[in-house]
Amino acid sequence: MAEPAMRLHWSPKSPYVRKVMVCAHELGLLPRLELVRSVAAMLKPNPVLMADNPLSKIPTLVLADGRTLFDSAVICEYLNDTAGGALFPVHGDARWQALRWHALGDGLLDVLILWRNERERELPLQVLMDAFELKTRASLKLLDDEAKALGDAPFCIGHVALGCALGYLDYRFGMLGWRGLAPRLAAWFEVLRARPSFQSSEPVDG
Ligand SMILES: N[C@@H](CCC(=O)N[C@@H](CS)C(=O)NCC(=O)O)C(=O)O
Repeated sequence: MAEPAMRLHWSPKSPYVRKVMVCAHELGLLPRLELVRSVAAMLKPNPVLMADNPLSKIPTLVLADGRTLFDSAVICEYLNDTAGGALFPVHGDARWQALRWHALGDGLLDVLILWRNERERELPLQVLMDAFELKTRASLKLLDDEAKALGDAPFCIGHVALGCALGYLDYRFGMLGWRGLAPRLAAWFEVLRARPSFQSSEPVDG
């Protein structure tokens, strides 16, 4: 008998949703996901989405028995557990490194989303914009120094989150020219983004 489907509140633009799609692809779970196009905008809570997640955020996963899961970190770990995958190392240094990169990828995304919101306001607050740029540059510097470690480590949730954050830089922050700031990281990213899971989840407008 076929395994029951899971409904994913989804958008082709969201980098957090992309994390879930990359994990599902890597774990062979894409056929189990039923994608529901859901609009999530900070200034316009979506009542349909809120029936499954009071925070009105995507990704949100609805399991076959009606239970709901959020946010992307929880959903990715759930998928990994369901498939018996190795995206979340269980022990030792590999575990803490994976979780640390996961946290940095998510944290960088949080900064970038706030930065984009601010820059689209009629009167952006320059001191906030400067702080977002400083944190982004510092994150890229750290990751550039860790590019070899990233390349040497077995593929894990940290790679997924960082790859989605760098993909989001390409998508919304082309003007930053991040590859020039972090050339070793850029070389590592070229290898990462060639994976079918990343190729098939490139962000698109519309
Ligand atoms: N920590 C959350 C962040 C999710 C998130 O902020 N998603 C955005 C879309 S990219 C969203 O739903 N924004 C709507 C809102 O903030 O109201 C996660 O990792 O899933």
